[in-house]
Amino acid sequence: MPNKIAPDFDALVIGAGVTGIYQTYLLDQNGMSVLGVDAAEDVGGTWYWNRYPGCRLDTESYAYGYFALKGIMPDWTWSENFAAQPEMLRYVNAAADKMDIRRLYKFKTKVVSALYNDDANVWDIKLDDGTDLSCRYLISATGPLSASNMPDYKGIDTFQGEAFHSSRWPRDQDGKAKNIDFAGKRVGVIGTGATGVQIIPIVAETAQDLFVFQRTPNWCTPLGNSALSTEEMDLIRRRFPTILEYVKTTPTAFPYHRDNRKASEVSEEERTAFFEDLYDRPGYGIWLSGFRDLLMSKDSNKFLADFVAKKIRQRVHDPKVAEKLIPVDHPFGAKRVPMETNYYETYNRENVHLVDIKESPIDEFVEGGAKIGNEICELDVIIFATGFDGVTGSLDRIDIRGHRGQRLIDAWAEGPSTFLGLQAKGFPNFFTLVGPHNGSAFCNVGVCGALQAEWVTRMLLYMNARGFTYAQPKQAAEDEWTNAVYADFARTLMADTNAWWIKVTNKPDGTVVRRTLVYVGGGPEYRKRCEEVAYNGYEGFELS
Ligand code: NA7
Repeated sequence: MPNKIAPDFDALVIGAGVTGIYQTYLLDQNGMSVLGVDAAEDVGGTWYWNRYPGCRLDTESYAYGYFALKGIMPDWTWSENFAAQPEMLRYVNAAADKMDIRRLYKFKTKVVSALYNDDANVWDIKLDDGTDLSCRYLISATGPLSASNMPDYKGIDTFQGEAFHSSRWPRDQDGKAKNIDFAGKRVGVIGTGATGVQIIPIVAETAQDLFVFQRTPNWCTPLGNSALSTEEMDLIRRRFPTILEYVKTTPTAFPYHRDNRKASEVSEEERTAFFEDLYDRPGYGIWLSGFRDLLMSKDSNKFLADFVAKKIRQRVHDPKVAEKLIPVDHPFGAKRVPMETNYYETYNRENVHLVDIKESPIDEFVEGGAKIGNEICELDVIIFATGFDGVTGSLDRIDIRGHRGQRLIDAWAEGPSTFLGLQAKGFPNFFTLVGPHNGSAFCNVGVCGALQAEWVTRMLLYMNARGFTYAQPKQAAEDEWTNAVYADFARTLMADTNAWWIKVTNKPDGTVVRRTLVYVGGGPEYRKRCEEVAYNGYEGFELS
């Protein structure tokens, strides 16, 4: 495809989160003209939007901070093993200062549409401030969890109290999260995923009454957070390069490898001792460093699920409440395991009430609260911790059209089809970082997103050096990749579970299609494939 006109920018990057600002920085450093766009007032992405009480990393801070690993932030001092949101936002801001990135961004601006111009081989972009511009390469770094899922409950507009989604926490004039005083208030939290599990124990401390509206319980395990001493931080800082090398070897880029044994290969005593040890350790270990067949074998999984269920029964005093908090619909770890701090003990408080909305659904909201059957649950505040339209949700909200006007939302109607999760045939020069079917969305984003931005930068430099201005996958490469992604996922226990990483399509003929949005083949395998493709002259891509 010849280059007919010079675009306004070589590249447009959508998103100023951890991955987006690094991508913008890399392109700028390598002499490309680049514009970044973000709906927020400043950098931060997920750390900008999620300001609810209790919001924090459940990745070890030092293993998330790729900036430190790449030498951009070598002096940063983390105060806790699992940093809270304000510290995370300060961190991303400090990194943005270091990269001097804000001069390249348009904030408080959304991309409304991106239309590939077949004749000119550019993307025509429309922004919501009325600006029209063009770019050669369109790169999305919109984050896997940025499009809020706000349920369409009947009557929510008639509710007289405050109601908001967890990722849109009310803010003061200075932009900081509003410190809502819950004392004397009746608060409802809808949703018990990773977000709800972080919010609930904090709000319970001061609310007059807290009603937890639970549709499905999750398997939650202790976070085990603690402060980091100066000595510990000094040691971590000295080990940054080793930590990066280590996390690159693990499937999810978190600092955990699976145990080599199958659960059935050890005695019951040994198994229990192993689980006890994992349960007491901070972080994701119990999920990611358990027996190697945890997510492949129902029998193996049941050992751990039974162990965690027993812990829940020990920690929650009322046996009926405890049973309601134990998942029955999905194996342990088949959905994201929320990391908790005093979550289960919170249900022992007199002011906390668990409402099973699968058993007794909320019919509608009325002026004074939630109507369930003939009862009104009186509320002053409702927090929707109802999650996100995962991975592709943020792209679906932009009118993206490729060759001959084909809409991305139509092309991916029953699930994404991509090569390496980075490009889709029919959408030339469009790259999706931390997007569907690549080794970032189901990975420690702070590490995997950055590695991917580096890979894309190298590909664009390769193209520039050879005078190529057009890249899209070949059909065969895309089919092979997509089929492998679906097949890998189908082999796991995650395949039958509803979570934000599965797209469910109800077809007009009554059939239901369930497709994974994420790649579960593991980071090392993903990067190996990407390196092979690059080494072989970007084999699988049509370049011209
Ligand atoms: P999640 O993990 O998707 O959890 C959303 C929760 O909200 C979950 O309990 C849902 O129940 C519930 N939900 C969703 N829609 C409704 C409606 N309409 N009514 C009642 N309850 C509802 O999102 P989170 O924000 O907690 O976590 C997202 C990620 O952020 C997490 O994986 C981390 O990586 C960081 P359901 O299970 O669907 O029955």
